[in-house]
Amino acid sequence: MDREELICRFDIEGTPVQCERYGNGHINDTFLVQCEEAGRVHKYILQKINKSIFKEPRMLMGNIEMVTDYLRKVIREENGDEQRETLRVVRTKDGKPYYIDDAGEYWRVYYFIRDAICFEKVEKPEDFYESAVAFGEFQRKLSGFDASQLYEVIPDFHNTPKRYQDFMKAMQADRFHRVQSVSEEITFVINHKEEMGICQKLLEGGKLPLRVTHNDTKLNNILMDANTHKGLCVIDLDTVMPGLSIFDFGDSIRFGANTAAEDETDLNKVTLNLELFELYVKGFLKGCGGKLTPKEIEMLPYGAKIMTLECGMRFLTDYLQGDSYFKIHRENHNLDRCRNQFALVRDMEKKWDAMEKIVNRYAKEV
Ligand code: ADP
Ligand code: GN1
Ligand code: MG
Repeated sequence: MDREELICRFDIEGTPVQCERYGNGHINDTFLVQCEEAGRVHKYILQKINKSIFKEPRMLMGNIEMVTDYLRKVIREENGDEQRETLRVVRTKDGKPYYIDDAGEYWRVYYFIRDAICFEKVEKPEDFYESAVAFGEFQRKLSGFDASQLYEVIPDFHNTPKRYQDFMKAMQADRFHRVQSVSEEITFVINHKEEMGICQKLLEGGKLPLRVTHNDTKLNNILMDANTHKGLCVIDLDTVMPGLSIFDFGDSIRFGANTAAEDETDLNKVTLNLELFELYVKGFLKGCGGKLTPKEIEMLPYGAKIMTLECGMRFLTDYLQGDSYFKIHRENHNLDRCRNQFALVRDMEKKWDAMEKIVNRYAKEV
C-alpha cells in the first residue's frame, strides 16, 4: 500500500498530491502530506509509529487523545487558539486514531500546524526563553490532569538507575564486540553510578512529586509561532507519562543549552551555555506558574546533569547493542552522541557552582 492510499484511510480533506519525509526525530518515520481541494492546500503530518519502541500503539494513541482533549479544554478556557496550540489527531474514516496497514504497521495523522517554526538548535536566546515558558506552561496546563488515566508507554523511561542496569547488561553481553573500543566511556558511566540515583531516591522517598510530564523536551519537540516567535505548541507527545518536572527542565538544557549539536564530534565545541541556562530557568519557572516545590527548584541543576548523563548512557547502550533504538545516519553515530553528552556533563561539573547560584537567585523570586 503506498502512502497516498494510506492517508486516504484517514478523514482528511482534499486529494493527496505530495508526501515527503519531514523533520529530524530519532524515533518515528514522519511525512508531510499535502492535499488539494478546489485550489486550497490542506497539510497533514503522517507518522509511522515505531512499534519496536512503542509496544502498545493503541494505548499510546489513547494517551495522546486524552492529553490533547484535556489541553484543548484548558486552551479554550484561557481563550487560546485551539487549532494551533495543541496537536490534533485526525481519525480514520471508521473512527480510529490510528490505521494498521497490511504489514501490521501503525500509522497516525495530525493536522499540520501552520505558520510555525521548529528549531534544531537555538538561534536566538529569546527563542530558547520562549520555549522554556511553553514547556513550563505545558506542565502547568496538565497539572489538573489525573495521571492515573495514563498508560505507562515506556515503563521506567527516566528511571536512571534502571537505565544503568540496562547499560551493564549490554556491556556484559557485548554482542557486537564493541566494549573494547569504549573503555573510557564505560569508566565515565561507572564513576557516575551513585549520582545517577539521586533524583530517583528523592522521588521514592516522597521528596519530589510525581507529575504529568512530557519526558522528551528537546527544542525540536516544540513549535514556535513563525511571526511572534512565542512558544506555540508542544509536540511529540508519545512519552507523556508520570515523571519528574526537573527531568523536563533537564532534557531541554541538555539539548538546547549545549553550544554544539547533540552529535557534534569536535568536543571542544561542546559546552554548557550559562546564559542560555539562566534564560531557561527564568522561563521555565515563569511557565510553571508557581507550581514547583522548593525542592524541585533546588534540584533543577541535577535534572540537567542527570538527563545528560542518562541520555549519553542510552546512546552508549544502543551503540553496544548494535544501534537498534535511535535512528543513525552514519557509522558510530551513537558513540559520537554519547561522547558529546559526556563532554557536556564534564562541562556542567566545571560550572556547577554557577548553575546552583543561578537557580538560587530565581528561587527567591518565585
Ligand atoms: P519523533 O518522535 O521521531 O521525534 P516528532 O513527533 O517529534 O517525531 O516529529 C518530527 C518532526 O516533525 C518535529 O520535530 C516537527 O518538525 C515536525 N512535526 C511533527 N508534528 C507536527 C505538526 N503537527 N505540525 C507541524 N510539524 C510537525
Ligand atoms: C529521542 O523522539 P525524539 O527524537 O524527540 C528519544 C529521547 C531522547 C532523544 C535524544 C521515545 O527523542 O528520549 O532524549 O531521542 N525518544 C524516545 O535526542 O526514546
Ligand atoms: Mg521529536
